[in-house]
Order: sequence, then structure tokens, then C-alpha cells
Amino acid sequence: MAKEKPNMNVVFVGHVDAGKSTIVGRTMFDGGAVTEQEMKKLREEAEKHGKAGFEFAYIMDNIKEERERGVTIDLSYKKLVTQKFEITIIDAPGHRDFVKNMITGASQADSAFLVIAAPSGVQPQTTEHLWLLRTMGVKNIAIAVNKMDSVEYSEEKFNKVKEDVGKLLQGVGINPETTAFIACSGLQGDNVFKKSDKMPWYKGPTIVEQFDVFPAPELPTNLPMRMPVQDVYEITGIGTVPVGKIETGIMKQGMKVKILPGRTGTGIEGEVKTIEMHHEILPQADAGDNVGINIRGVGKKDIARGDVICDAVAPCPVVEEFVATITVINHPTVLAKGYTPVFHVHTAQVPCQFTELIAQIDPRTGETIKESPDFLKNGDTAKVRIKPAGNLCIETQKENAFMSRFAVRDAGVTVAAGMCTEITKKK
Ligand SMILES: Nc1nc2c(ncn2[C@@H]2O[C@H](COP(=O)(O)OP(=O)(O)OP(=O)(O)O)[C@@H](O)[C@H]2O)c(=O)[nH]1
Ligand SMILES: [Mg+2]
Repeated sequence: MAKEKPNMNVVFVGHVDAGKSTIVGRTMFDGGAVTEQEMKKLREEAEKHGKAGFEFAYIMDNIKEERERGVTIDLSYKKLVTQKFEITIIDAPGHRDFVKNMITGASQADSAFLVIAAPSGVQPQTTEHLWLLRTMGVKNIAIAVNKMDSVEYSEEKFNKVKEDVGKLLQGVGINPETTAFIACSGLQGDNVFKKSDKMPWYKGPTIVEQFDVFPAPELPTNLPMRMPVQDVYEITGIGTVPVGKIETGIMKQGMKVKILPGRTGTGIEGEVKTIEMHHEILPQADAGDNVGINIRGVGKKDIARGDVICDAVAPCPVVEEFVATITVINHPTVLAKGYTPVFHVHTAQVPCQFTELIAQIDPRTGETIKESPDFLKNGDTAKVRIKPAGNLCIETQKENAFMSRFAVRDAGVTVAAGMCTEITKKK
């Protein structure tokens, strides 16, 4: 069956309370996916929890704790069909305690909205999320300057935020001149689904129009098939259903696959029985598709989040150690040899040790600034050697860039981010 429109995964990120869930909820409501009646119920529930104003966010925030606290904890997903795309919207949490969920969301995204509340401007997670988007390879980023209603729809305020964010963008190598800055209000519905009449000075796209401005994702269908497992469900009548995004390649029904590292570290073989996407059974799914599959010969105990389902003919390596280029984003002191934080690679989370700081380099030119530095501080870029404490699948940027990126986390913060450049396979 031919697909009508290409898929695109779009993540909403930004500091806590910037209004990400509200913008997405507003998009759903104005787009007709949520009825007046449902909206009324959500408004009542929000008021009951003393969270009036969170009703649009509640469309996305379904967990009891999320609704009571008025904060997004885990990712949630919504579908939207635009002129050009079948969009999967990913609403990510902004709170610093849940950055690991945000990283997972970013790792699934083709494009992103970085949401900033106009009254507060740039905040700590604005910068952190921008770095993470870059590291996770999200190339297309638009800026939503939200809560414009709270600043009297002021062009001056908008321009101030634009200027500040522009500097951040330049710092990660993005040209602010070619980046969309959208003046909007999720709460009031200005420039989200409908054009606002309160900001005549604003000539740019609405949030929904911006989806179609993003370029169609380049699908790496020519690379070997890789599907990092995001979650595993047990579904009555079907069995074990791993779900996740196919990062690269093409998955076909009947394909022989290998799950790596798997419980054993050496992989488990199986055969793709069914592929389901948006409640439809498909004979094939491509890079970029979010799917749930069933694999003959693979049960619940054989597979977990962090495993990679690979084409059995060209499986991905499990590594003994690897060399990477990293940038230190937020370390409380300095990063030295021996340090063992948790690495987030595709959907895996594995403790890894920095075994050697090979060289500090200039990120713009790649030239060595210092051989074997004693330590690295925030803002430094370096070539380092890393040894995973467990079994980890990672590939080099050259072999498969989609499987090469990672974030380094420790004590609730993102310490560094980077990409793998060389590997030594496990025997
Ligand atoms: N005035 C005004 N308030 C808004 C707007 N958008 C969101 N808010 C308010 O900001 C608060 C947070 O909104 P959320 O949508 O939950 O923010 P979020 O970015 O999803 O927050 P996390 O997911 O927890 O990081 C709520 O009180 C909303 O009512 C807006 O456009 N204008
Ligand atoms: Mg939210």
C-alpha cells in the first residue's frame, strides 16, 4: 500500500512552563481533534486541582501526577495531518528532572519547536534543550515565542527574545536569519492553528503553517535496518510488541532480524511477523516510521528498552570501547579520566567510563588545541576514549550517524553530548 504523505516527527521542547503542552493541546482543539464537551471537562478538572489555565496542557498531560502538579513528566504523542505531512507531534517535558525523557523525544524527531515564554525569555533548559537537539541531530528548529498575550502582544518584547535566542543559535552553529521565530499564544490561540489579529506587525507563519515549512525528512532508507526499542508491551492476542522508531533502513514482514545486545549481549534472532503503524498492519515500514512489531521467536524476556532490532544480515556492533567527540555542557566542576556517568545512546542508558582524554579540539576547525588534557571544563570539545560498563550498541558517525549520537547524564543534569567516531567491537 502506498503511503499518501511522508511522515515527520516534530518535538516540542523548552524550559518548564514555557507552554509546550498548551500549544500542542491548542493545536488539537482548534484542529477539531478535541470537542467542546471534552474541553469543558478538562477545564473543570484543571480548576478542581487549582490549575486553571492548564486545560489545554491536560490534552497532552494524561498521568494523574502530571495533572495534579501541572507539569509534563513523560513524552506524549499526537497525530496531525497537514497539507504536506503526516505529523507525529511529540510533547516533551521541560522540567530538569525529566530531561532523559526529553532526550528520548529529541532522538525520535526530524524537526523541533523550541518554545520560549515571552515574559521570561531565555531560561536554563532553553539552552540545554537547544544543545541536545543539535547533538541528537535535529537539524530543523523553529522558535515559538509563546505567551505573547502576557506581554501585550508587544513587538518590542518579541524582538528582544529574538535577539537573545539568536545569540544562542549562533553558538550552536545555526543561522538565526534563516530560522523561523513565531509570535504566539497557546492559551489564547494566537498564531497556533489560527492567524492572530492582535499582532498585525507579525508576518511569519503560524505554528501549524510552520510544520509545512520544515523540509521533508531525508530518509536514510539505504542504511542497514535499525530500530532502537523504546518500549515493550504485552498485548493479548498478539504477544510481545516492541515499539520504537525505525532510525535507518527498511523493515519488511518476514525479515530475519537480530536483537542486540539482547539479554545475553550476543543477540537473539527472530523473524518479523507483523508491522503495525497508526493501527494499520503494513507489509513494510521505512526509516522515520514509528511502529509496533511482533517478532516470531522473541518473547517479553528477550527484549527491552535500549535493545536495537537489526537486519540479521547487517547487525550493529556491540562495543568493547569507543572513541567520541564530545562537548561538555554542564559539569559541576571538571570532567577527568575515570569519570563514569550514564550515557544515553538512542534508547539505551548505560554507565560508561571516560578511560582517556585524547585531545581537546577546536569544534569549528577540528584542530587539536591540547594533547592529553588533564581535565575538561564546560564549553570544551574533546576527543575521548570511552568504555561501557555493560553491553552497548553504538556505531560510528561514518557508518551510521543516526546510531552514533549520545548524551551524558549525571545527577539529573546533562553533562555532555557527543558522537562516536571509532569503535572496538566486543569479542
Ligand atoms: N498567559 C499565557 N499562559 C500560558 C500560555 N501557554 C501556556 N500558559 C500557561 O503556562 C503554564 C504552563 O503551561 P504548560 O503548557 O503546561 O507548559 P509546558 O511547557 O508544557 O510545561 P512542562 O511540560 O511542564 O515543561 C500554564 O499555567 C498555562 O496556562 C500562553 O500562551 N499565555
Ligand atoms: Mg508540558
